Amino acid sequence: SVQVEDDRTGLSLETLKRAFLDNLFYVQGKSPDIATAKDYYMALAYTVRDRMLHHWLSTGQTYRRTHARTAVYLSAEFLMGPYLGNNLINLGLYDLFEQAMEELGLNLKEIMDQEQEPGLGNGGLGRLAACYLDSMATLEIPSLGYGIRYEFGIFEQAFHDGWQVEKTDQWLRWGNPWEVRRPEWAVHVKIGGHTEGYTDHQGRYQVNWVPDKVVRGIPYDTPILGYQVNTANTLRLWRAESPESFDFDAFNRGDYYGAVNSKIISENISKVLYPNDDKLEGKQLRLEQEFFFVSCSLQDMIRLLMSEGLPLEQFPEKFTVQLNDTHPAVAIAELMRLLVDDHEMAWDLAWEITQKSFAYTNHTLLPEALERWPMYLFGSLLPRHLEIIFEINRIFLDQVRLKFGPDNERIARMSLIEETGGRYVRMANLACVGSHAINGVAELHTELLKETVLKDFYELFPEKFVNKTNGVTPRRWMVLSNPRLAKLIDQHIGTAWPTQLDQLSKLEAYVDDPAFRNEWREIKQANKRFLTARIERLTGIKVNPDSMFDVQIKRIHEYKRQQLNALHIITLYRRLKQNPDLEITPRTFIFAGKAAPGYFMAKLIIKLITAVGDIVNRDPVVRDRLKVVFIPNYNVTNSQPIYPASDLSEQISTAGFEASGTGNMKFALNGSLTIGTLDGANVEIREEVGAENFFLFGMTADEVTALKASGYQPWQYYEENAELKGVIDLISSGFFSGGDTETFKPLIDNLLQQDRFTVLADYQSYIDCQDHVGKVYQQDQENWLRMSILNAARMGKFSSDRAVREYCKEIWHVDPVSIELQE
Ligand code: 26V
Repeated sequence: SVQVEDDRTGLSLETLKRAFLDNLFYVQGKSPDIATAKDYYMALAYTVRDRMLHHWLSTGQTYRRTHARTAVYLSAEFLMGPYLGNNLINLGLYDLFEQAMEELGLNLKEIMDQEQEPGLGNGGLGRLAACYLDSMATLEIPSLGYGIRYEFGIFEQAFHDGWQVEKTDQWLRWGNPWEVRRPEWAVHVKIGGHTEGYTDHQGRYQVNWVPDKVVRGIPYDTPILGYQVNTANTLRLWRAESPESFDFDAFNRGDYYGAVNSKIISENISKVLYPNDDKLEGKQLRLEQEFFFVSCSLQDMIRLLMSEGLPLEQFPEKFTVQLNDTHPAVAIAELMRLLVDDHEMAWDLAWEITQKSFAYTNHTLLPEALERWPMYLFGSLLPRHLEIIFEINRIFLDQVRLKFGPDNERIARMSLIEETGGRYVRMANLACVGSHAINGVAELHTELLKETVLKDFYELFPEKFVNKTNGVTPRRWMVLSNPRLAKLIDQHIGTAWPTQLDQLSKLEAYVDDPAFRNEWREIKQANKRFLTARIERLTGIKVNPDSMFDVQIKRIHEYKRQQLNALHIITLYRRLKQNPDLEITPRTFIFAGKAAPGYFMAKLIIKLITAVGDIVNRDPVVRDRLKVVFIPNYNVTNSQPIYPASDLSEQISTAGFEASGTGNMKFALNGSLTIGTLDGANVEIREEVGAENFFLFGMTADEVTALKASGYQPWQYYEENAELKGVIDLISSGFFSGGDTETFKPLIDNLLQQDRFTVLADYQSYIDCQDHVGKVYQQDQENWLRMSILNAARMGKFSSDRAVREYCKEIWHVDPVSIELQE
């Protein structure tokens, strides 16, 4: 008999082509002669999505049927990156679709380029959440990601005269084929108002929260595929709308304007991602966002629990909830409120359930990034939660007194309420008290947490503290973004490495194999040529693909020290000006990264880099031996071709300030060598790849602390170092600012007088190390190649699969559930 494949699920080439043209016609309403590139993208996305739904529905059914214990990742940010390529890779259908498109005269990569990525995160923290979702699905861990469906994600970065300018990110303009709106599971969230006490029918005192507004949260679901497994988990993002009933009230009163206006106000909550990742602005709307998605998510979990017929007491058996930093920490008070007020549970039982349910990950040591909310603001939005926090605090501080006696300073430090000049709610303290586990994101970071910002909590609850070193997903960061290298690896060690990254160690056997080495080198060169073309398209700058690609891509922050990198570039430039025939290693300095729109110094650092580029790139004395490029609008999409093309990875933060870093891992995995400090996960990367395969410089975290304690005087380094002085003076002279001596004055004054991140103290060590790097690259290419291979071969530890396995075993106690596709 003739077998006809279903258009929605069939996998033969002919069916894929027919399904694609079908979707073009019936979903986009276009025939090929008038279809745009966007139409092709949408048609292809729907064709791929059709092939995911079976996985998704079977997964949901299986979890419900087996009452699967579920890991919930609560995060204000998910930086997912483009879905199309990733879904094709995880389905194992990339090559097939590539061929189908080719047979239709289309190019898969060009179609993939049309996707507007959901930039629903700032940087490391949001991207980590995305890597963990990929790993949880791949490891067949029942899991749910909950967050906010921001209408505008992280701003788009453009440049005017070398300065960053921000444009709104309209990622939903063309529609989002990957999400499904689920209005049937909408929930209501109360905000503001006051509380009233009353005595219930059993004579118990209860509290009723009377809000002054209610918003409706609508879930939008996106399937998250595992790699080569049937699992498709869910990312559930909430959109704020106004409840219909509220609009009707206003309409009935004839208040048309009022009704429309209240709708606008409600929708504001999920309008835009806050673009800061360094400093808390105590903005009401931000607190509303945090509470909104937390309340929606907890209500949804309770609904799921009950729909499985389980009692509320089973919440901590059904769910384990990871708090991605303190942004969702108000969940601790909200779960207490839901249990005690709405479900009339006794306080002590509710507290036991709450503590069992939550675990907290800290992502930063910077004190200015720790969330504290002005108490009056918190109380005016969340009056009941403030009462609950007072009660948690009362009981908690009794516990502190019991253990440490009447140590008032300790009690003041540990209180959930800060009372030193203005009163604040301390979210990190709430997270520590309400969770059963607290983790940092690299070994050094976890140790520093225990010694500094969370010291008191460590002394009280040492058993809660654990380390979970970050990881990245090899599927996106190698298989998808570096297909040539992935294929070479497949040919030598087989195809299991993307899910068992430790197997990369088998590459060590080939480190001296001439044929393998040649291919490794040629792939790097090809990746560099590809990036070279992209750079010219994006910036108009022609770079030399034979030069060393020296790359620093990450958010712009003083602690990440892009300034230090700039000082090195100017150092080399001055050497060439003084001696035009000096032998130097040709380098292309590649930067990318966004500055928070209100972070003046970060924006000035960007201006310095572009200004240095404007001079260096044009100066004939340089003879193209140095080039500086700033690739605009750094995001997941734009980063993917950069890691595979880089030679040198700049991980140069002041020791003790970068919690982990994850870019550092992506570079090394792709055979790029690191120049770095002993900070964050750099320490562990160096341990894994071997000190001889890592370019180390700079002070240790302890040395930084000691230097500051002894009274750091940055200008002394300037006075005593002629080359450094020359570099600083050149900037001050207005050489890079058209003779204007004002432009960079704030930056220079800051370096000479404050230098909180010890740039000048590390300058000489960095320059010496860079000189060494240049020599190895130029004069010892065989060794460079060897180091490159060994770096990639030894990156097994830094798979997010390893990290997720550790969370599962040591914090979540969640086991895999494998999915059989249902009839
Ligand atoms: C902080 C804040 C502070 C308050 C205002 C809004 C806001 C939004 C985001 C953040 C997150 C900053 C923390 C962060 O992204 N940390 C990074 O986390 C990475 C993943 O663990 C880690 O690799 C980086 O070292 C760390 O900087």
